[in-house]
Amino acid sequence: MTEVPTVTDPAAPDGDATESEAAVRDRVVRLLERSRTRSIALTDAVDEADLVAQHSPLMSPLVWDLAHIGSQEELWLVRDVGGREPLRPEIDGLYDAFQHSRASRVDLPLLTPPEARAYVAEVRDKALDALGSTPLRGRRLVEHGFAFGMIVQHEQQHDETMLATHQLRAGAPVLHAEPPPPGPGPARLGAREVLVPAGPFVQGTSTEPWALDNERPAHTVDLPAFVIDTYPVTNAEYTAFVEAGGYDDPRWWSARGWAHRVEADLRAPQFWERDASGTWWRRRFGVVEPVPADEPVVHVCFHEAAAYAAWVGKRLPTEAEWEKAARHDPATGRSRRYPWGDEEPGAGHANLGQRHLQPAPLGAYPAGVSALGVHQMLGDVWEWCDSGWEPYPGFEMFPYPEYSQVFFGGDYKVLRGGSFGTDPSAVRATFRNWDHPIRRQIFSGFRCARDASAAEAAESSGVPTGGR
Ligand code: AVJ
Ligand code: FE
Repeated sequence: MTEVPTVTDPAAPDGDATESEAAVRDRVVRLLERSRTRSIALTDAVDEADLVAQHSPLMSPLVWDLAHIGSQEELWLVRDVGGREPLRPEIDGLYDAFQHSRASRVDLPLLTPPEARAYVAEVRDKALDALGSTPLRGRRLVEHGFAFGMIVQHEQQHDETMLATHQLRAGAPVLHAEPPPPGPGPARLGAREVLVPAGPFVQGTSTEPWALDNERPAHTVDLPAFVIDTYPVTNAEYTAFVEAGGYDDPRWWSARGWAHRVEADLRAPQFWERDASGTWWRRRFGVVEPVPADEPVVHVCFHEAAAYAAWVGKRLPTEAEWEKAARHDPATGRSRRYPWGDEEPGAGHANLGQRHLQPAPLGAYPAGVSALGVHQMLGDVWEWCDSGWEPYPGFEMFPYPEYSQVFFGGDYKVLRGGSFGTDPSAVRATFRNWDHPIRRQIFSGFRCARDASAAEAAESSGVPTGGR
């Protein structure tokens, strides 16, 4: 058996443990409202026929996501926390993700769009009642408002899933947003890589109040020196791989990756197309536009990311490397909640929250840089890591096995950092996501890493190498 680590979590935000119940309730109300505004906007943007349609066998009809959001909220906040009777026990099974595959949900006798809207509103009323009348102590489920935070995150996760469904649907644009802030331009970005010195850091958390079970507990991981990209891989960089015939050369691909590349006939990132003149175009929420050179590449699967990394003589970071680069502060030895510190994400820190409908150019968030000098770790694109989906040593399932536990050891790779479509409440430097290595309808990109050379490792440990 693995030994349960005993490290204390230096990332503990002092304020959170002492936040008053009233302050927790206020925050919960604000975040529940924010997620619901988003769910409503994503479903009001299209007509009823569109809400019940299957836009891709990989996705649920939007109206399923909406009612499923209500169903989870009812199960946890109304029935469990609130101790109230079920509103509509007969529909539980329809919205149980384990009973019906995404592809089959379109054929179920689902609530109609007006019924689903009425249902989620009724559940929300009762959930707010429960919030007002339940002491947020005495039971782990409600300490620091955990169950409410879990449900906020769940709704935001499904909102991101609905956003991915929007990206898959055909037709004219229905979602609109400001473009992201500009970057400084490729010439002014500085170094493409950062050396991370060897040594221990604290991975995961035991204190972040709304961290999910898979992020726990905090534990020390000792890594050799490594080098990681300062920024995610861009469209321009990825295009060079495509143009160089990277998709035709099995040398860059794992055996499984190559088999998938052939079987699925992959030729470029999803939603890309090349015209007769050789220009690459992409379709983004119904807008067809030239592929922007300086944005992180998005809509690539794990196998594509790993093939690109091999082509440039690198590899993908492990999950631990990613987290060390994002959180570790070498000056204090402490792991931060977010790359920039413990402060909640603001608009200047990262491209999160669907404020923009695309990743931002490299260098657009200088205020979000990590202590080790790594940019855009949170927001823009989910980043594929070369790690399987496994529990941390000392993992304890809470509060239900179907969130994380049943997926451990499956055919999944870890994704980190969130995307432009991830709400700030649903991501932090410890947050762990996972998906099948062939998936790319999610907002997935990557950055590369490599082992430090002997000279680099020596330099970072302060051992003289003889040269100057
Ligand atoms: C953590 C994103 C893999 O969407 O499948 C939503 C989140 N779990 N409802 C998913 C989730 C239950 C989950 N991921
Ligand atoms: Fe769900």
